[in-house]
Amino acid sequence: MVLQIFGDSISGNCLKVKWTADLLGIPYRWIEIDILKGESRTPDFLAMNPAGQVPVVRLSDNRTIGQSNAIILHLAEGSRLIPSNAFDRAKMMEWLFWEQYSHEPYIAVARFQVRYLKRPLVELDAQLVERGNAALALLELATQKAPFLVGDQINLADISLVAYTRMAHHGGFILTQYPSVLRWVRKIEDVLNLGVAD
Ligand SMILES: N[C@@H](CCC(=O)N[C@@H](CS)C(=O)NCC(=O)O)C(=O)O
Repeated sequence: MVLQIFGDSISGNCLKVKWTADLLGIPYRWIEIDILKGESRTPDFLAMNPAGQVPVVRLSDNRTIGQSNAIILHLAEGSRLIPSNAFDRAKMMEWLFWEQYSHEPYIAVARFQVRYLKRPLVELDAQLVERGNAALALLELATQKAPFLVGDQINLADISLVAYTRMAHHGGFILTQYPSVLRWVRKIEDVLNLGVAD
């Protein structure tokens, strides 16, 4: 059985998995799960991932993995998307953990509230906006120093971080205030063969 990716196409966490599989030429079947309709909370879905969240992948032997960054690490095992050098690999992991703790909870949550829950921008929690901007400021410094987040070629850190950064404007963040970030986003979109996010 081919790899199955259970994901919602509106979710950056799910798109990370798709882009990693696409870039590595890994065959898969995409199973669309509409989180807004509660499809990640059905008994069948919860049996696969008790956290009730996408993305989830089902491997050919039926085992499942949740958590976007765990999934992309598994898919990219042994590939050019994970540095072979131990230090660079640790730096890549540093970005992956940072993305989940200090970036996604602000940038992705602001986007979800504005774009999908239709919350007016002015009603966004100030801390969400402040911390989202802090994350973008940190990325701005990093992308001023080097073309990729780690080393001289794309790796999972770029894929993971670009997912919600390229959609940050959906949550009211102004990416033109972060010109290096914007340049980096366009470059990674180019490598991944994505258009510019609407
Ligand atoms: N840390 C998780 C976050 C997953 C997550 O928040 N998934 C959201 C979509 S982006 C979801 O499934 N939400 C539906 C729900 O919680 O019911 C990851 O990186 O995969």
